[in-house]
Amino acid sequence: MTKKFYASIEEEISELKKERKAVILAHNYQVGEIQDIADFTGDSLGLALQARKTDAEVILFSGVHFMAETASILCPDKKVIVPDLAAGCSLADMIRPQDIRDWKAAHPEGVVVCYVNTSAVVKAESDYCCTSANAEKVVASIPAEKEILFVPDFFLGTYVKERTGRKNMELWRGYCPTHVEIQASQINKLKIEHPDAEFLMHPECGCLTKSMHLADRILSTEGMVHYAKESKAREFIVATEVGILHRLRRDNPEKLFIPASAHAVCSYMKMNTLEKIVASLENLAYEVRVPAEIAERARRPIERMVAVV
Ligand code: CIZ
Repeated sequence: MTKKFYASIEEEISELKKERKAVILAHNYQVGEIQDIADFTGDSLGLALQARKTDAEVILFSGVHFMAETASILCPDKKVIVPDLAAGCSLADMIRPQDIRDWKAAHPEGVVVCYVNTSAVVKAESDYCCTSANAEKVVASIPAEKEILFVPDFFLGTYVKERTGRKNMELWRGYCPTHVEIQASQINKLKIEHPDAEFLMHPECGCLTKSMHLADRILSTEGMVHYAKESKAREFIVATEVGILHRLRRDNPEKLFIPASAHAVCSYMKMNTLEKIVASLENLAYEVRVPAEIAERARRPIERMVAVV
């Protein structure tokens, strides 16, 4: 068999994509060169919506494992593949299905809201799912008398609790190790160095309560993308995983984006590479398929999530 030669790896991916009738979905935290070859780049909510409406036969999900699971649950007739099966999520690993069953046993009338950063088995035990883009709206839609357990991100839960004024909401104490890297002291320093910059903060940040009074906006990554385009400001301090800077800079070449911490790098998100995407399309691997019984139960909270945009 003769091996075809391509002028670039990007061209090879483009050819393979056509052969495989594949679409490439990339999360906002992926490295820049992956964002540049993707058909769609976005947050979990936007990518789940893209997955649902694609007519491609194969969805290559360049993100982390729980995102591919969500796509597989929403599109059971499609083949969902990931470039590296080891690309997981430390935050998602901080809650287990048994934790939710235990809470429900103690609170039979209560409901569980899980952040999208959870495994399918945890979603299957939950009543509602949300992303950082719609967490406040999802919680606000739940009848006031219902007790809520919000899992697994403590900081996003704290923010939602404050925004909704909800008292009967218990928070799981999970956190994203990457967002915990972002320190209030760094933000204070950057605010002094760039007095005209707007400060955009992600609600997963560990310094949320210490720094939220300085934030011009507390937003999901997709919220940051929209806000930065609309804002008249020329400079922005951005507190989230650094992958988002590529998209912000690409969309707004005349504006300056400063990371709140250059160390806010998710090593799982950075496991995916262009070379692994080539191998993934060639071999149609690694497939992510959620067992039917789990998918069936996880679909309801996920459908509730995509209904609140
Ligand atoms: O919703 C997502 O994809 C995550 C994990 C963060 C964000 O704000 O995009």
